Amino acid sequence: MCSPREAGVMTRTAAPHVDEADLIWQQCLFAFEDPMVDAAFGGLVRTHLDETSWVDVVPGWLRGADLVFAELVARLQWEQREVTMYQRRLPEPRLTAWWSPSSGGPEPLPVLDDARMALTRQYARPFDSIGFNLYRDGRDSVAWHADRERYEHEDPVVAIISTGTPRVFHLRPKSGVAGASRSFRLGQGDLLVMGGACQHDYEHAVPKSAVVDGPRLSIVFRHHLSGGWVSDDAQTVRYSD
Ligand SMILES: O=C(O)CCC(=O)C(=O)O
Repeated sequence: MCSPREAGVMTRTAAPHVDEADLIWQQCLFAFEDPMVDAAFGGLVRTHLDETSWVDVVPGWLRGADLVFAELVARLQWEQREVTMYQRRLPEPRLTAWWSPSSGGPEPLPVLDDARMALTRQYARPFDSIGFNLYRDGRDSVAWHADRERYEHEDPVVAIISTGTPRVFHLRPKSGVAGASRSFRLGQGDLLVMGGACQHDYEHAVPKSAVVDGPRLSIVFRHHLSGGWVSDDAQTVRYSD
């Protein structure tokens, strides 16, 4: 997982529609409740990674996460991006989709607007974009990276809701930063928020897993990206596998 890394330039190509039947998803039927976020952020636990970086976790922040998962898998236009690594073009090991106010319509689900508004109030940041990542099984992953390039002049807050099969989310300090590494097992509507200097001083990853047997869909809220999104051709992502 932590092998030597090489910078890669990411490009985006059309992807086939994701057929829900392709996903091995063992739904918890009792979890098909009306989607709703907890605007009171009850149960929030803040972990200070060091004096300037922190992570908040709110277990089960999104109720009805299984329904949200199923709706998003079916409704979104999933794209298969490619990354150039070691002089080879390879499919990114996950599917992605994107929404911002300039996409020409409302969020794919009303509860995502509720989530965006609740996060904006709680963290005093104008969350104006949503990225969706579909990890089809344990072979899909995202390698160590941070979003620092787009935020040279501020400490961004990045909020991630996890739906579907729980996966481990790792955080580690960048080289030269005296901070703590942390791992969180996230799924079923859990919210994780990275703030302070986290994107400057830390990297995060969702590694491949031999024991995960179902899909996970993460919903990533960012701010100050609407209309200013850096095209994927210019996006540098570092991969460790
Ligand atoms: O899926 C996740 O939890 C992390 C996603 C992420 O870090 C990214 O897309 O930049």
